[in-house]
Amino acid sequence: MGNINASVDLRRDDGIAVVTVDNPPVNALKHEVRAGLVEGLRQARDDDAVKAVVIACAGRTFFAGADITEFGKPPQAPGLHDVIATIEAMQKPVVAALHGTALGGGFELALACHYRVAVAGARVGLPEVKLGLLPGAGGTQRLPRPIGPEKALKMIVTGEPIGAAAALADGIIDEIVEGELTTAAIAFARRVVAEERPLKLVRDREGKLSAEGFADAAETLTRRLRGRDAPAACVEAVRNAIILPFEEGLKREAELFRKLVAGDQSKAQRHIFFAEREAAKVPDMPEAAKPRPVTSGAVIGAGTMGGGIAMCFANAGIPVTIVETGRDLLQKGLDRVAANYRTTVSRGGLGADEMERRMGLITGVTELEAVASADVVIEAVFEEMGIKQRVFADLDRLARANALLATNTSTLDVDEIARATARPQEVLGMHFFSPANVMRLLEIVRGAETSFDALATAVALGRRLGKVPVTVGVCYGFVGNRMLARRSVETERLLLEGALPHEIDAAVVAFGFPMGPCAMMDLAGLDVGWRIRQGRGERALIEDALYQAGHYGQKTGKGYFRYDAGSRTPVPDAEVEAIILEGSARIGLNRRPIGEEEIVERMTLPMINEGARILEEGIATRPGDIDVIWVSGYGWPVWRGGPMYYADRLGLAHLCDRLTYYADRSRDVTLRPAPLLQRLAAEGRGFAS
Ligand code: T1G
Repeated sequence: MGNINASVDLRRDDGIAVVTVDNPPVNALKHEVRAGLVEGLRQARDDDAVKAVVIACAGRTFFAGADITEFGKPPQAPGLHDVIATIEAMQKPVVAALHGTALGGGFELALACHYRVAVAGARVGLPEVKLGLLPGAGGTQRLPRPIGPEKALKMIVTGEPIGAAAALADGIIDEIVEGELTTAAIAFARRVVAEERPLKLVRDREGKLSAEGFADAAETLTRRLRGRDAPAACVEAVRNAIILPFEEGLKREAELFRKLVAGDQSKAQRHIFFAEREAAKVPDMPEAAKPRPVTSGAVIGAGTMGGGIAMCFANAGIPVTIVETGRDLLQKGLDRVAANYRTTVSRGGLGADEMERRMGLITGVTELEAVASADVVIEAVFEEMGIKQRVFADLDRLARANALLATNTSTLDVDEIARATARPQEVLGMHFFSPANVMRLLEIVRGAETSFDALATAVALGRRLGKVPVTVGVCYGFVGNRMLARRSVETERLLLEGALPHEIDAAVVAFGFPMGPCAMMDLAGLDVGWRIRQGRGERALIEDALYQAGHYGQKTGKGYFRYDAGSRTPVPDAEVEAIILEGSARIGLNRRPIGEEEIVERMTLPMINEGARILEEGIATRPGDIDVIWVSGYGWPVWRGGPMYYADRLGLAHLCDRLTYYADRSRDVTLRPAPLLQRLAAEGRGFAS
């Protein structure tokens, strides 16, 4: 409780005014905080005994930005611009004391101060682009001044924060302080006063505003951000910092911000921001359920997935043991891990020392007994029930009493695997996505017997490994793969009815996916798809024919597409077209031209329909969970908010009409709108309601 208002406190420390904000959990700059800051600064300004001001935050972080929950609501004065104008008008030095993550409007506020000090662990950044926005409180005009437009553009278009050391080197912060932050900031302010240092404002620094290299940097940074409005707006705003006077650039930034914040893309990305945080919450989890500490892990299997999972542990600083059946396979797995790290080092994404440190956390063994000391064991062996059950029976014998036992299966019944042990309450699925050290999504599959402690431990571990954990129930393919199977069925149908692989992929890529379904299957391997269908007694006329013709995908240089040696660029293949035409003829189908709109509908609506069934069955808890799964695991464009969010934008009544149309035409009853969908449409509601 502050003395200015509930969130803001002002105290004087022998001539230094200390304005402290306390708005847990992340000191978002909500209205009350802004009003309190302005009032606190005014009082400090008008108090002659005050020679300087320190702005600090209580709790775990300096301001983590504007309050995202206020977006879309009528603006309340004072705005953040008013707070910043108050700071810049101060005739006494204002020092920002940074810790945790000074992000967005919080970093912009700090850039308006005369000086910034930080603890060594602090990070600063402008992540607005991740919300479909651009920095709207002067960040695009102030940041380019101390570090130059090119570097500023990189921070703004990637949205990635930098550490205190880098910020100091760039002249963004003035000092990294030791000990208690506010005390150190007060001491720093005293020195500024004593040495009569100038009231220098970042806005007045013009020296580095050169256009050199800017255009190339902009092109490189935005190349992979097709379809998004925010990155282009960021480029325009930072360019303005080079070509326009400060106030002009600021005005233009505000116009761009207002346009983006009211736009569909930012609304969709803000939906995903909150849905990701909601997804980590398990509604029926009792307060008492606490995650168990995880100080070491073990991974069974050194294949592509096993190696990637082990890298996640090492990247999070957790020692991990990889267990493989034989030395050769083990060495192959460890070599693949080292090669992955070397690639990251060569791209400047990791220091060589840090690579060594992480490799040092990974131990390879061929004795399963080594799992005895692990707090968590993740099985990543061949996707075959018998093999997995044997591994879990062994783990039941060898693993510590309350170790978490997880399977990385992507489709199989977790309860059936758990029944191979005498401790099914400790068993669950931790479904990573390939490449496991890169993909953010983690489906946590809750078994019928899984205990809350085990679940809480898996969710907390998932976040610690830098993943987006989403808890789902047991069914074939869980959430993501179960919906994906609907898309695969439609892909086959579209190919038989008249489309070609490059047409389907072009439509899906234009919709915003990084890759189309045919190229994705070529990456995963048509032989993998064949084995799964064989296991389930299913057939896919075209894909089976391609498999039998040796088209396994990228691994054989031909799948749905042809790949030149050493290239991953899909090239249309006449042999594939012949196989497809032959398939249509064999089932007596007259091929017809199929347009992009129909392709997109059939690549999305059947999946959404399956999503509705998944919600009905309680396999997924919230529509937002499904959105997070598709955005962070299957390439659904974040600026379209995920399949269920997208469905609400289209309107569920319209969806029902289109699905009914496709169900009638294909005589596939599974395309009929799911009961939940029909009910919501009839009530004029959406999934979000
Ligand atoms: N506004 C409102 N709520 C926020 C928030 C924010 N900026 N940031 C976090 N929360 C909530 C979050 O929903 C969760 O709530 C709780 O705080 C803990 O968050 C003008 C326009 C700071 C790195 O984009 O990246 O400034 O689920 O679980 O893992 O230019 O939160 O507990 O109910 O994520 O420790 C720019 C967003 C805003 C930063 C901490 N700032 N936040 O991560 O905790 S736009 C951002 C984060 C802006 C200006 C513009 C992270 C974090 P609940 P958490 P965490």
